[in-house]
Amino acid sequence: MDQMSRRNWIAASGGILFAAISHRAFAFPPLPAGRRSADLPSVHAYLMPDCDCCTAWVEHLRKAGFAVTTEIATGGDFTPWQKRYRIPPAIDICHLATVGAYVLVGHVPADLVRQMLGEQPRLLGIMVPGMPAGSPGMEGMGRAQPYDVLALHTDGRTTVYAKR
Ligand SMILES: [Cu+2]
Repeated sequence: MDQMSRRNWIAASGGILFAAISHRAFAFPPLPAGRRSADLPSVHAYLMPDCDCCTAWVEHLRKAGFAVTTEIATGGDFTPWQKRYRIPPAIDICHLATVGAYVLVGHVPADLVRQMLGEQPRLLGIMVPGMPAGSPGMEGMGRAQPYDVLALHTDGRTTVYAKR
């Protein structure tokens, strides 16, 4: 096999292997902390001014491999977003973010962001209401408590996406 056909053979067999392993369950495998995946869409986060838990959540995402850009939400007002993504108005929001076609509200764990991106569900996004102690970015803010991660549906409903 000469150099060129060998290269082609490798490219072709690599393609087959890639097709075989690129089942959606493997689309976003766990990454070692601190490594970025070129496959992951970047996150753009809107933060309340002077918000420590927001910054800690952004760091949590970065450690999980996401590239994150940030912006301070004007006046800390999330009302336009709440309308757009049908986020229940009674929810306290310290930050929200977009990733791909989805919205993330509150202290959503990075592994669930990966899971959602891998599954591509028909959702507006996922949300952790109420800034629960022990959620990513809320560590050390009192005793860790169990919390629900909610799915935001296009019809305005919310259901439990995961329990933590
Ligand atoms: Cu917070």
